[in-house]
Amino acid sequence: MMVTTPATMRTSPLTARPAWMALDAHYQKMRHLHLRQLFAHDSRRGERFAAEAAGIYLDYSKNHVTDETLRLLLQVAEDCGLRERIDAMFRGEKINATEQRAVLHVALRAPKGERIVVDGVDVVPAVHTVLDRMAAFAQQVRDGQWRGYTGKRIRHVVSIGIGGSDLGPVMAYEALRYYSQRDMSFRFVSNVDGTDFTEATRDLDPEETLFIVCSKTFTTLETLTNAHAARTWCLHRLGDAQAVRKHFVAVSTNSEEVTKFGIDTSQMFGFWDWVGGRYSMDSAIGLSTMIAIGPENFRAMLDGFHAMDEHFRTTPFERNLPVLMGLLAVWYNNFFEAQTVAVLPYEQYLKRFPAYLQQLTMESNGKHVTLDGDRVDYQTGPVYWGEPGTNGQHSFYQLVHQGTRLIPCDFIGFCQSLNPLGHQHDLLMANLFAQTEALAFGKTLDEVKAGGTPDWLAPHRSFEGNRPTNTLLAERLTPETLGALVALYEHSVLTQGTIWNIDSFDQWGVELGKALAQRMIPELENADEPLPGHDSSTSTLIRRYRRFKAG
Ligand code: G6Q
Repeated sequence: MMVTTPATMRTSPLTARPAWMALDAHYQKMRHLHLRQLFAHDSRRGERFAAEAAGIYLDYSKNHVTDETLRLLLQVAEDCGLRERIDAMFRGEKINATEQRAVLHVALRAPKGERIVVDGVDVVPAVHTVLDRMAAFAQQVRDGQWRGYTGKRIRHVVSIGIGGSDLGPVMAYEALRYYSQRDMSFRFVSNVDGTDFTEATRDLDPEETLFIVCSKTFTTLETLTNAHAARTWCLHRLGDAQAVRKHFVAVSTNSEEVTKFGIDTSQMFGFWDWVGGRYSMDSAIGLSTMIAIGPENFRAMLDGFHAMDEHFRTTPFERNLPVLMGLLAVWYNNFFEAQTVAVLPYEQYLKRFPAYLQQLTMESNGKHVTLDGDRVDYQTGPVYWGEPGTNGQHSFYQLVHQGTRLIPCDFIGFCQSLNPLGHQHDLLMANLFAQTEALAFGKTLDEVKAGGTPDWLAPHRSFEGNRPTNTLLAERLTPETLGALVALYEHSVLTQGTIWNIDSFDQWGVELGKALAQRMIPELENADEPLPGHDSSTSTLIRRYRRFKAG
């Protein structure tokens, strides 16, 4: 079953599409309009350019869009086959064309009884079997029934993984820490830099520590190296190789390699090749999340994901949050030549959310050829970055307000605080709303001068405004909201990738560096190893490293 792209997509390059060209002509008018004008002409703009789904309210009125812009963007989406691609994904078709894989993270949160078929097999029952096994195990660890080799209760969980097998679990743990079991600690080790493992474990008691080795392939250099370090660390104290059984579980699709490592497959939690690494935080890769927040909260998170999935699948595009956000990203990326998107959560628990999004967006849409292998003649995925507010306001917001680059921003906030402290939540949210207002409307030279600023200083103190923002507002950060928020960005990524006609689900760009590093390892370890085939810069660096590595 191989379905990739509709025929129209293969025959008509994006920039030659009539709707795209119409959008370009429209942009020539829009680029001169200020957000002040757009708001002045429509007193209901703030209500009209908004949509809501799965507990998330999106205000996109502070963007350079009119009804006509949206009509044209939606036309582009239709013409590029977005409807067909969404349906193909939900049907389990192999839309990851270069790896010939289905893309079914949506099946990970499909309720029992729903049917999603891949290669003739309904995958939903298997998803729930794994979820039930995870829940039973997580409960045992949380209750203290699952004990370490010496009979002590497990108090520390260390999840070892990297990339898609790490960033989601780290982000989710931080995001949902409020709901976590507080008499346990959770750590994450990803980097092959020995410092990561050493610092994560230095104050832990091996008798009370459980390692979750997360690796889809179970062949990843960093993860396997850290897993071996963990085993040595554990056995150094516990002596007996039998202890591995009580202190290690694996999450993987590769039972053979898991067994080779020494973890019994009865202690392995599986997933499937149709789950991409960066789309896997709600699979068994989220086992640490489930132990931290409990199976019930984990299921609530899946419900949030599913609510957004259903919204994405069934809601007309003009009210569809992921579609709207994806199209706005395309609009700025391809017409306004914005190179980045800032994601600014006004919620300390979401401090790792931008880092998580970096992988989701950039590994997915950082591609230079179309699904057919042709070099694109337009820009694809922008750089995503960000930090929580209000901290960012005291560092990089200067450039966002007064710099020469256009940086569309997503502001994320919640009406209720999980940790109310005096009136601090009002202070936090006042800052969020004020920033979007300041970015949009600025402060003119005349306004600055009218305030008494001398002429020579006024240009420095004036704000052009006209900086676009989205505001995502939810009631409260709950497991459901987090699931919905992640799914919103996942589907926005698919929307963007569909317009650009690229494969948002492969990641060939990570291969070359990995292969070169493998070849280089013996050259660094052995000072006599010849260095053929390197450029003069690299071989000089290697020689210098060899000379000084012993200290
Ligand atoms: C994500 C990527 C990548 C992957 C890591 C870890 O989409 O494929 O980040 O998750 O390289 O891979 P393993 O889970 O196989 O160790």
